[in-house]
Amino acid sequence: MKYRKLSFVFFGLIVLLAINTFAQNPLIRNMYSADPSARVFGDRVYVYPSHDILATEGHGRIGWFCMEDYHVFSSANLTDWTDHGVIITQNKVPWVKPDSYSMWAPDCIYRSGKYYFYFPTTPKDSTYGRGFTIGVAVADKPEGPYVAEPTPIKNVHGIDPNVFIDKDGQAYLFWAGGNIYGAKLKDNMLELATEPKILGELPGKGLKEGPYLFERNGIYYLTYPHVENKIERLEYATGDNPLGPFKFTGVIMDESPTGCWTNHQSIIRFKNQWYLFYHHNDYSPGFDKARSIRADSLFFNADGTIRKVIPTLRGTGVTESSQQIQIDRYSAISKEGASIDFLDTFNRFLGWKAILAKRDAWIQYNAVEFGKKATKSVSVRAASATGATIVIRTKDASGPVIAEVNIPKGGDWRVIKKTIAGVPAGIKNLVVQLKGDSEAEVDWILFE
Ligand code: FUB
Repeated sequence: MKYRKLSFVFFGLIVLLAINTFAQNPLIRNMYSADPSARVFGDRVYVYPSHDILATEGHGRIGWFCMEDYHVFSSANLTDWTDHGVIITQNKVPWVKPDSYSMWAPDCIYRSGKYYFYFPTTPKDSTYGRGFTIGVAVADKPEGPYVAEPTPIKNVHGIDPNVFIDKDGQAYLFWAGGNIYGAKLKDNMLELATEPKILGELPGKGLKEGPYLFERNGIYYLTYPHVENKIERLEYATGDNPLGPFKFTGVIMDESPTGCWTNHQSIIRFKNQWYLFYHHNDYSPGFDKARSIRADSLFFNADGTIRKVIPTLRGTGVTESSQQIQIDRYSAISKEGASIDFLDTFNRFLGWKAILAKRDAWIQYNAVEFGKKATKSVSVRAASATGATIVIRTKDASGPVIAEVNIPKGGDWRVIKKTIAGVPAGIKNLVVQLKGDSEAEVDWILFE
């Protein structure tokens, strides 16, 4: 009871701290986040990720995964994300080893008026087994407050819980521990109803983890990261039953081009579009245990197979023209002379900038919504050591010019505001292009 009261007070405080983040990849811009479990609850998407932090002496294992709590984020449009704050912390769950820093990939599901949050971690008492086990916390709302069950689920040893409720109401728990396991859950969602089964028809060699099962048109898709070569790629197998047998069917996303060893997926349908949520080490290129969650659209072929998803920086959703448009999260970029870099390598959460270093180099950002209100000006946050001119176009790199902006010399960042003739309402692609040979750096643009 005391624990319940405390969690209410704590929850109240963190709701006050809720902040907005943005739609492009990565989705969360002020902390690390990994292993996104996305769910549609009502008319919003909720994402339950792991929360990577950097271990320090005495707090976690330096050079390894380090996670002490979970946040939940939600969005009604996949563009504006709200951080609802911490929902579970390692030192507030009675059975969890309070300094294990092992709050790995979670999942959450709705059943009969309650939200069940499943999380893997290390128990403090060896009677629950050695290594990881999986616990549950229950709430009346997707964002909490969550109250943790006093003990973990019996007979489950492993990580990466995933819960699926079939059309007949039967719930299943999947998890990883060398192999991928599955079992039916009792109606109370807190206990296994059957013995764990190894889903053994998946590729035999190489680590498999992070199961995530969904159903579409009578096909059960078991998706999972698998080390087919050196690092994880996202694969899927299909079957006629939630517990298989499954047949390996294909690759959803190739290995990270920059070598992030893990990936971890969830797949949802929201407003008639399918999305893949996954992660990459965007803010931590040199250390792949500090990751960031992303989302991109996912499409099926007519035969039900999944088209491979190519990871993008632009991500999903529509950006309003009056918001800061982070063009460094580009949809397309010229073959030469355009690149991106961190604004400040000592504080990467400040984000990125676009660098245009060659005549006509360009960067394109798709899906910007211009409202019915007349657009009177453009503001650009930019810098140029020698002074430079950029051209802003709609459509593509040879599309109509809507503004030409001179960036004064000096090299310091400044916001330059320029009156423009107006942009017709509607969703448009924007291109920022260098005119002349002097290099320019652009942080963001916005329209008023
Ligand atoms: O985040 C820690 C572990 O890395 C997850 O549990 C795995 O799925 C992998 O992403």
